Amino acid sequence: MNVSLLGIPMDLGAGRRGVDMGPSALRNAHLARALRDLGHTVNDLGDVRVALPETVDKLRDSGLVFLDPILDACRAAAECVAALGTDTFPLTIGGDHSVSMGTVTGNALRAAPGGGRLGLIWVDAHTDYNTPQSSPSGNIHGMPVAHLTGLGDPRLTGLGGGWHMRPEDIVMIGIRSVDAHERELLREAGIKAYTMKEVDQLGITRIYEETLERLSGTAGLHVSFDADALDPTVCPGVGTPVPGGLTYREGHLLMELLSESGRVTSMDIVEVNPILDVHNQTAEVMVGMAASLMGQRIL
Ligand code: B3U
Ligand code: MN
Ligand code: MN
Repeated sequence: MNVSLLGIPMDLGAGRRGVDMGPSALRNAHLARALRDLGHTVNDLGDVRVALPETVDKLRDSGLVFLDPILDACRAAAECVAALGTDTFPLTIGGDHSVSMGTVTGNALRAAPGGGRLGLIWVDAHTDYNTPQSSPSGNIHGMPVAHLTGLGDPRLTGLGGGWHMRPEDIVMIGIRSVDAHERELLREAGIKAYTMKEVDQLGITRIYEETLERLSGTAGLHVSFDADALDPTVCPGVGTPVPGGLTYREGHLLMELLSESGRVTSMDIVEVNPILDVHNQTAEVMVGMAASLMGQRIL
């Protein structure tokens, strides 16, 4: 397979600095080599240009923190991914999770003019379904899924030029931190979220089977993998660690099963924070997750 690697070195949507160095940490952990070893051709497109927080006005517009530079970066990421066509697998590396407003939009537009029907598998400790009104933090990385479904600030919901995710085409896995108003919004939208309770009760295999069944009407699947979905003992280098996360094996099993499905057409790796990490462990674990999704097997 041909893989297109694109970095979005942005921490403007996060509450803490450092995830802008995620693409560098992942490249240093030999992401491209791991995929080439599996027989893939890897084309590293470099990084999208992202404004430095020191050079922009935090609240220039509307009271939403760093809205303008986040919009610019998401637009650039979406345009770059949309232009790739369908004979390559975009692997987009952040960056805080607000980059996925751009990458998911780009992948939908890549699939079909005006936007195809993309299935979204959101692997995360958080549901990222806040709007500017519901968010307790004001951080845009807690809001990407809401905006992808058309809920929230019109400048962010407008990224797809009228295209939006259908809530029924989204499945979240690994959830264990949801804000009060965010919970109501999720319920109203009818988004399927597997919490850690369901991971414990049902196991990853059953969750995978239900997810594939649920998303069977979509043209392809995008996996958006937030490193904080995994337990902080596995991935300590994240800005908002939440105890009780996916184990190393649960993460790999999910990626291995998704790989076998043959339905995944793109992936994000986000929220890797080298400042908070231990010897680049989080980046190395996430490179392993990408390798499992791209076909690496034990035997
Ligand atoms: N729900 C909280 C916390 C959070 C969301 N995503 C991350 N943290 N990484 C918020 O700020 O919206
Ligand atoms: Mn997230
Ligand atoms: Mn998260």
